[in-house]
Amino acid sequence: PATRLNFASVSNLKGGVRPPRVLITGGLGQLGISLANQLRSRYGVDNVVLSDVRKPDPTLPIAHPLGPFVYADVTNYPLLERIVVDFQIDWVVHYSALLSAVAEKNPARALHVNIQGFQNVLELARLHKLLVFCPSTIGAFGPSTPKDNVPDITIQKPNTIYGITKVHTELLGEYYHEKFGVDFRSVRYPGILSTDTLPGGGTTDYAIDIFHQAIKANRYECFLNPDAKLPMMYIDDCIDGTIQFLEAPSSQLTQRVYNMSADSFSPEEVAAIIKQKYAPGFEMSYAPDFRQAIAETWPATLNDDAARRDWGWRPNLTTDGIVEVMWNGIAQLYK
Ligand code: AKB
Repeated sequence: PATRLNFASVSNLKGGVRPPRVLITGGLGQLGISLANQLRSRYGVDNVVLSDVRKPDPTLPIAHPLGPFVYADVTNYPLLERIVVDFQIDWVVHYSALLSAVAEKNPARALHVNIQGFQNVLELARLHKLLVFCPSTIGAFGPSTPKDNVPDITIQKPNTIYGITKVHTELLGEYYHEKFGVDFRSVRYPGILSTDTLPGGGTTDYAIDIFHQAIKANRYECFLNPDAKLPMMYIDDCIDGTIQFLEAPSSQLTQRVYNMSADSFSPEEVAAIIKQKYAPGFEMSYAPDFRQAIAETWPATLNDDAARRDWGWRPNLTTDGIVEVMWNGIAQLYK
């Protein structure tokens, strides 16, 4: 876990070190607040600036960000540059993006936010010498990618707008690294499961919805097929792994984009665990929609050996453990 790692630092003028100052874009999505909370406890509250284009939702169960919070539209280059300069930012965690399902519904906006937004961040990184972390996704693979034990380097011909924008992220990030020395880092996130923040329009969202509906109504209608097996991970592993990757010395990285996986499951597998261990009367039905067509093009299992080797990635939870923490955490919300 991230807490075992050395404290990350950046050099100052006199050759000493200080904690990095981090900007998180898209900070009110599924991951930003949890990452900000962890980074603030490591680097100091004022060294982590959370940003988004909306205000924090006071009805969310997660603690509101206590610390710097600013408006940042990632498609607005001068505004982003102003934030980087005003806060003397060293690292950008670029979470702002439209996810797979919403991107399919609004391709023009997805291209603008995911492509223009990322290009803005990379240019700022080049000019202001920033470390940039921008997640890629299992969605960066496509129908011609092998399904199982997918390696880091393989065929990547996604047929979704989201996937196409994330291949652009990977390639352009690598280009900026090679040509301009930008410390670009990316991991391909699987579906992330969380109890206190909601996902924002992805294909893997069923794996969170199922717990809310099972606890509230003892039934769930799934928008994917029973056998749509996809890589999944619990949010704590995702945040710990991301921090571990951010803090890894650049010299230790043999590549800039890594697969990162915990386990894989299908809707029928997670439904069976829920029924067997937590809710015997639980009923699952299936009404696959356009998201099934997306899921079909994604891998079932990933090979993340390079992440384990280069920066020590190890998830704590596999499927049974993920289901347990999800069930208990979401049950708490409805008490
Ligand atoms: C999505 O389903 O779009 C995301 C992802 C796997 O990138 N959760």
